[in-house]
Amino acid sequence: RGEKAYLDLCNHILTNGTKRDDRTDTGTYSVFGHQMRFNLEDGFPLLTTKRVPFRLVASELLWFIKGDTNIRYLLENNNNIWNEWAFKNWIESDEYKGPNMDDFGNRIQVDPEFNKIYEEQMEIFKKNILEDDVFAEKYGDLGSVYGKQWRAWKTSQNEVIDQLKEVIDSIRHNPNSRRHIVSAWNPEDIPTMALPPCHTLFQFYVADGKLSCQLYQRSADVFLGVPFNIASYALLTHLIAHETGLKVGEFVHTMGDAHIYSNHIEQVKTQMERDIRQLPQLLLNENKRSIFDFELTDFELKGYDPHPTIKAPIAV
Ligand code: UFP
Repeated sequence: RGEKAYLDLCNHILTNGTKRDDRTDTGTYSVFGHQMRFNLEDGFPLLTTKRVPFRLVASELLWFIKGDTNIRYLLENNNNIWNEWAFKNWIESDEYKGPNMDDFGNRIQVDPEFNKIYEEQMEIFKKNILEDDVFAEKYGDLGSVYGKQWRAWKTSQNEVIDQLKEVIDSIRHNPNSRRHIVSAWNPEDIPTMALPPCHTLFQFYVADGKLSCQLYQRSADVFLGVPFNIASYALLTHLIAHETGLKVGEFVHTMGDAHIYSNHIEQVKTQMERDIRQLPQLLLNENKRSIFDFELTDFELKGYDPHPTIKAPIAV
């Protein structure tokens, strides 16, 4: 349970994982089918064995909740986590006339000269997204990612379903329901998505006045992605509990392909040697009820005292 369950998963993968090739050509060790549980009453599950940037988790979640799919909002909040995906669309377009950026995800790691050129192009790209509305609309939009599926799922009848709003209503009015589900996996949209949803589907459960959430994550980058994903769904559960007048229960994290990239192994080992510290507490602005009104300044994280950041390359 809790952070120990996370470190146990790391150990399990390093010990028992199968060595596998993957889409990004990085190589992984992976296991299939794994579950971790976090009791949200114990504190907010932001890992303490390395620093996890809560500010980035929170602004990304607010971006999903708004139904926004354009990285401009993220850039305005100094959040760069989705940049590579939009950048990929830009360099693969006919309008891109800059230096060759094929396979940039791997090349930036092995070629410092190339990395410099990449950084320059990325800066230009970000500036254009922030300052040029037409450019932002064309290249900042990631298509049918989470925000779209959560808030504006298109039906075959050309209607729009607001899954997030509906699930909040159903938690409020029919707490015992076994159908409190939001799905981000829309088979029709997968071919046009920069990255098919990793957090595929989540379900809520109400018992004893507490709200629990279970996520099914089809593909889990255990070192870089998962610490973020835990925090994000814990925060979402807190927000929805806050809105519906419930206490928080558990976050249950179920994973399909749980993997550690071959270039993250040293980092994982460093992290596994560290002692777990006390969890921080999350405070929400009591004057706001609806999660659709929340802003970054409405969250406060108290008592977060983690071990230092551990850097690692992201596989694109
Ligand atoms: N990934 C995560 N969590 C996320 C996210 C991505 O772990 O929230 F957006 C990782 C999982 C995998 C890669 O390593 O990104 C996606 O690649 P694929 O689509 O091939 O599974």
